[in-house]
Parts: sequence; structure tokens; C-alpha cells
Amino acid sequence: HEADANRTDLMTITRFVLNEQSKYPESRGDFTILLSHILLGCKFVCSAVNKAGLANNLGLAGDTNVQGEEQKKLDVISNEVFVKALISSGRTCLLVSEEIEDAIIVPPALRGKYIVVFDPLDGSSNIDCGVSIGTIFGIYTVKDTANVAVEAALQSGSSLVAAGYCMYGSSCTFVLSTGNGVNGFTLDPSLGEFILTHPNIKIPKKGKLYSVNEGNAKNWDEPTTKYVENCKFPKDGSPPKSLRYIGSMVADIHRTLLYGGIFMYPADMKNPNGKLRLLYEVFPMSYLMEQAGGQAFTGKQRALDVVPEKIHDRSPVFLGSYDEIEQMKELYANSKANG
Ligand code: P6P
Repeated sequence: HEADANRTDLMTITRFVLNEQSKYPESRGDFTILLSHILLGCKFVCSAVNKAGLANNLGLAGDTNVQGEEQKKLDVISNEVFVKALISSGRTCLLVSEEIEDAIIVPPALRGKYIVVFDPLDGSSNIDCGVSIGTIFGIYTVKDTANVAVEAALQSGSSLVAAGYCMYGSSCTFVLSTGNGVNGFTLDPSLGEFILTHPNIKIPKKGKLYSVNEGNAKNWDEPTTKYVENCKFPKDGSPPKSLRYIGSMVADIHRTLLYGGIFMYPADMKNPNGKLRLLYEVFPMSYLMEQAGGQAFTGKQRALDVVPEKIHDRSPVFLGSYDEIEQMKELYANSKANG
């Protein structure tokens, strides 16, 4: 009857987070309410992404739809849904979205203590070929909700109170950390609930996979070049690592988190700060990796220690298994020592 008991004892994400929050007597359920609005956005995007392919086939998502209206791109629609859900939660005071140039300052009547930084639909260029894409978010708090300005979002990753992503792939998987480890939940579409499927995710200490866009190799610096060289031609006689690169960050990170290895978007001569955005790509994924026992490094410092100067700043990033990042840190230290 054990299996039956499990089947009827549904550990939904809401119940899971309420259990977690009960450890903090002062919590008044604000975080749970905020999370429920983030989850609403994810359920909408999951449904829209799954239909996108079909809509294309039926010509419904071309330039104009049957009403002749300008068909909005999925990342624009997703952004609007998240912005409206977050503001209507009454728990946010400042929003930073990859899709919007300026930060959104929430009207005072609807303000709460949380700042949410997010990429509503990262990797959306992959929709038409059916590759998994995702939403990435980070959550900070403010002390004073009366005087809120964009500067409040320029906090280092070490000030995050929570971060996570939702991957829209063969299933809809939501991965979250609120500072006590990492847990994964899978959407049961028949219930509209995210159910705990990956409790207490820990990234393997070392991995057999490396994940980088080798097309940028001619622009890499020496430490990155040496690390990748060693993946292919190990000096210690161990078997070469396998290259896995999907080009959709959430998918590449989810595989790295579960299987181990390293994900890299290094700086190169063309992009001295790499390509990925600090606030809503590098910080949330670095936070998750550390919470799962891994590391995240920029080539100069611990990724979460960077302090953003602007809300759309970029940063190089190397993240994943603890031992792999140690190797990368050593290569950068030696390269600096050699001048
Ligand atoms: P490249 C997608 O456009 C994205 O922002 C991330 O999801 C992904 O990791 C990266 O860019 C891929 O970039 O230069 O390798 O195509």
C-alpha cells in the first residue's frame, strides 16, 4: 500500500514551500503568494509554448492571426503575462525583465517587499525547432518599499533569497531553491499542479560532460582554451569528456545540474563580458549550482559576488560540478600568475 499512500499523498510545490516557510515563524505567507503567481505565469507559458508548434502548422501564428491582428512573439506575450501576474500578486515592488529596457517600479498601492528579476522565455529562438526553452528568475527583498528605485535591483547574487527556472520541454519542470537546497517539480497538466519529483538535487562532484559553444573557440582566452583542450585530450590518460551543447541555457543547465559536468559561456575577444546577462541568467543559475553543491565562477571571482552596475549587465560564467570549477579557477590563477 506504500505506492497507494504516495499516490494519494500529493506533495505539491505549494505544500512543499509552506512546509519550508513554517520554519520561519515570522513568515506571513508572502513568499508563497509570490511563488503562486510565478507558477501561474509558468503554467501559461507551458501551455502557449506547447501550442506554438501547432499554431504555426495551422498558420495561426504567422505574421497576423485570423482576426488579422499583429501576432505577438511568444517571448513578448510571456513577458506580459509574468509582469501582470507579478504586479497583481501585491508582493513585488520592482521588476527587471530581459524583455524590457527599464526596470518596472510597481505602483505604491500594489507594492510588496520582493524584487523579481527574470528572463520570461530564454532561448526563444529555439521554439520553431522544438528545442526546450525556459523561464529564469531570481528574487531579492527590499527593506523600504516606500522609496523604490532601480538601484534596489543592483544587488549582488549573494543577496538572492530564492531563484529558479521552469523548463518547457517534453515535460514542464520547475526547479527552485529558497536557500535550503534545490528541489524539482513536474507539472501534472491534469491537475494544473507542480508535484515534487526531484527532491534535494545535488550536482555530482565531477562530470564527464562539458557544455560550450565551440564555434567561439578562435576568440577564447588561454585558460578556456586549455580547459577545453584537456576535455578532448586528457593529460592524465582518462577518457575524453563528451560535448553536450543545446544552445538553450535552461536545457543546458538542467542537464548539467542532474548529470554533472561544466557549462561555460566564457568572455572572448569579441565579447569581453561574455553573452549571458548577470541579473536574470548568471545569478539565478549560479545560486542554484551552489545550493546543489556545485560552484559558479566568472574567470575573475565567485559569480554571486559580482555587484551589477546596470540591470542588463553581462558576465562570463563557468558553472557546474565542484571539481570541474576548481580546475577552471586553477587555470585562471596560473594564467594570472604567468602575467
Ligand atoms: P550561443 C539563447 O539565445 C541564449 O541566451 C541562452 O539560452 C544560451 O545559453 C545562449 O544564448 C546560446 O548562445 O552564442 O551559443 O548561440
